[in-house]
Amino acid sequence: MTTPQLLGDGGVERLPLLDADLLLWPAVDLGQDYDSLLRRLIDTTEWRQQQITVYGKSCLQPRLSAWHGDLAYSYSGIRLEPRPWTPVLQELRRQVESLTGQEFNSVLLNYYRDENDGMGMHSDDERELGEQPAIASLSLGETRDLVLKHRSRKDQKTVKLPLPAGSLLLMQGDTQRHWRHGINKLRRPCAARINLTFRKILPIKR
Ligand SMILES: O=C(O)CCC(=O)C(=O)O
Ligand SMILES: [Mn+2]
Repeated sequence: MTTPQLLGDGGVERLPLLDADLLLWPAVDLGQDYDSLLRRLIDTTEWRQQQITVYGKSCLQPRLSAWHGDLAYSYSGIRLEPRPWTPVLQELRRQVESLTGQEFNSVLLNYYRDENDGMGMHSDDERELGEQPAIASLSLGETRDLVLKHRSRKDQKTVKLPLPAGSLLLMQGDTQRHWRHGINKLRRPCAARINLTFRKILPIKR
C-alpha cells in the first residue's frame, strides 16, 4: 500500500469527518470524456435488478447493478457471482489503483436510472471486506448526494456530499464502522448516474 498521489490540478482533499477517513478527488483524468464513458457503461453492462431481503421482506432494489471481478460477494441475502473484468473496467481499476495506492479485486456498478432510483442507508461492513475496508467510489453522469450519518453520535450532523461526474471518493479506515451512507431518491427529475465501487474481497468461507 502506498500513500495517495497528490495531483496538481483538482488534487485530492481529505474530508473533515469525525471517526472517518475520506479522501476525495473532485475530477479525475480518465483519459476519455465522462459522458462517453457513462454511455458506454450503460450500453455494454449486463444490468440486473436484484431481489433482496430487507428486514425479512423481499423487494426489488431501486436501481440496476452488476458485479465484476475475481470473487463472489454476498449482502442483504443475495449472492452475486462475478462476471469477468472487461477491458474498460480493467483500465478504470488500473487508474483508480494508481490514484489511491490501494489494490482492488472487484467492482460493483450501480446504475441510478433517474430520480426514482436510490440506495438505502448502509455500511459496507460484510466480513469478506475485512476490518477496515478501502472502497473507492467513482461517479459518472448526474450529480447525486452521498448522505452520511454517524452511527452513534447524535452531535454529528448528517453530511450531504455531492458526487459529480469524474469524482472519486475513497472511504477507508474506520469509516464503515462509524458511518452509514446512502443515496436518497429525489423529487425533482434527474438523469442517469453510474457509480462504480472498487473493493477488495477477501476469500472467506461462510
Ligand atoms: O452510489 C453511490 O455513490 C454509493 C454506492 C454504495 O454505497 C455502494 O455500492 O455500496
Ligand atoms: Mn456503500
